[in-house]
Amino acid sequence: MMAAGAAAHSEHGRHIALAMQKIGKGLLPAYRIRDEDKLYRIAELLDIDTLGKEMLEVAYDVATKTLEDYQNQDHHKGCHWISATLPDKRVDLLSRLGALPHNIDATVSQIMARTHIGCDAEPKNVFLGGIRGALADFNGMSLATELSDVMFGTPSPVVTEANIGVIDKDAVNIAVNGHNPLLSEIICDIARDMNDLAKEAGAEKGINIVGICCTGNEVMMRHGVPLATNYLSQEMAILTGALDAMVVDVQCIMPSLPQVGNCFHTEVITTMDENKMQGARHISFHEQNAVETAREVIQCAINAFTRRDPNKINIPNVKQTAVVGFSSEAVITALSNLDAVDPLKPLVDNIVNGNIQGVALFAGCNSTQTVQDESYQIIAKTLAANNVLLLATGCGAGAFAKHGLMNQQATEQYAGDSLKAVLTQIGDAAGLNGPLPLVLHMGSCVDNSRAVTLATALANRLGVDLCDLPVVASAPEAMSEKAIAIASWGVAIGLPTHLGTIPQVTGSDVVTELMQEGAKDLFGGYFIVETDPKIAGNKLVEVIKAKRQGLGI
Ligand code: BF8
Repeated sequence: MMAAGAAAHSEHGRHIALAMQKIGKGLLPAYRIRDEDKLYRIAELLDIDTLGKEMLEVAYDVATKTLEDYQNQDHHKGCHWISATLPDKRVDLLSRLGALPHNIDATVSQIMARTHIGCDAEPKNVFLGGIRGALADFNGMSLATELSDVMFGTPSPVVTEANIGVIDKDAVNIAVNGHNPLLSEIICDIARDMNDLAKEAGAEKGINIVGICCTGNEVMMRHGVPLATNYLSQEMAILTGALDAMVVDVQCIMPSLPQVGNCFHTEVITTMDENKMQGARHISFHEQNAVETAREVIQCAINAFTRRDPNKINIPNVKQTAVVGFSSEAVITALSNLDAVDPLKPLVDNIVNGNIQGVALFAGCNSTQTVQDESYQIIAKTLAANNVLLLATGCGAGAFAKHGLMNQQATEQYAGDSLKAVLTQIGDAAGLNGPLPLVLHMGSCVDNSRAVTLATALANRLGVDLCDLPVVASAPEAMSEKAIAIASWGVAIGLPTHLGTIPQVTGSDVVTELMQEGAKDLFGGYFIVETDPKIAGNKLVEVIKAKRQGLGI
């Protein structure tokens, strides 16, 4: 599962890096470099000489050096992105444990080889091999996130809405579902040009793009596109009878969608040649034909709109305001309103003085083993009441957005007094006329690296390792291989990591013990498996208190 997760995130990252290489060569006119400053910051991070180079040349060099993480054959050299993004202390520890991947593809391949029948059968060795894979996942997601920001813009706070009520009966509704922003970004651009065509077809309000899963999170963070739903209820968007097309790219797409679409007028459109579904329309996407593909997809949706059955329309009137777009840069910018010279200081000071007790990152999926979205809310409310700062990504972020925990009212209602005071101080200084939202939306699953960027900055600032910080992670509804990989690198970088679903390891006492206790000795991070969200929330509060004691604060 760790290898599959690493492969999924890293394929996504490779796709982005290859596209950026082509942008650097001027071969993809539909795309451009939108965050030049970030490009140069990354170049510096990766030790790339930019002197006298044109911007596109720098983009080419950044993409090329990034792709070395898929090619390096020297076992003594770790992947560039891990070394550049984790604290030195952590990189040293992982290196000593032999857990640092040198090459994403080779690491995934090795896991497949060593789990073949008759190979690696020493539990700790298998576990460490998996951890290497999980760290390859971290490497792949870090590069995917950072290069995406360069190509599509680094998110900053934007006000939007979430939940199924964002589907509008008076518009041509197109849902973008999946993970990779390469096509959805262009669909957002082209939809503006084709709005009048939708109106001519009878849609009073033109085209309404809505998001599902992590492609939804990507366009929500960058363009304020409303989020219709997260993983487990993706079919429900079609059941409204008003979704004209669902265009999907990769990962976490239910293969039942075309069958559900067939009960309505909805076009389900696959776009990636390696991800097709029985019964779906396939429109092959390549970056070179991005604009044509986007036009074709949108035209399909407009045509489908004219075939709608008004008697089948039933859109639940549920939606919530969500303030999203908290990249690590956006958090630093918000903090810089309090201290322009040393933006991290207000955060560090408030953690040290206890106004903020700690930080919790919610990540991961929905699972059919739990009531959808429920555990997220219960745990988050417990932590917020105990003055823990909350961050979220992926379907966790979707859950909070849908249920109204990503707005200012939620902060007023659920945050403990000292947390509320800090969030209000930062929000007011950032011109929000009130607090920051209760949960900060950091992006899609692949954007979990944003939270690590922030945690690394904190650790470096305090001169400690990540495992010393009062920072925890929680995946209350972990389901996919990617979620397993994320939770595993969470542990490997030192975070106590809660799982609300039971991972498939309980057949082995040795591995179960290794994950919960053995990992603590190796990494400082460990798994906390707890299916009851009330107990889980309290356990995480206790862990945070213990970490504070360890730091003497
Ligand atoms: O990448 S949280 S169900 S949609 S795997 Fe999938 Fe899990 Fe959702 Fe996004 Ni992440």
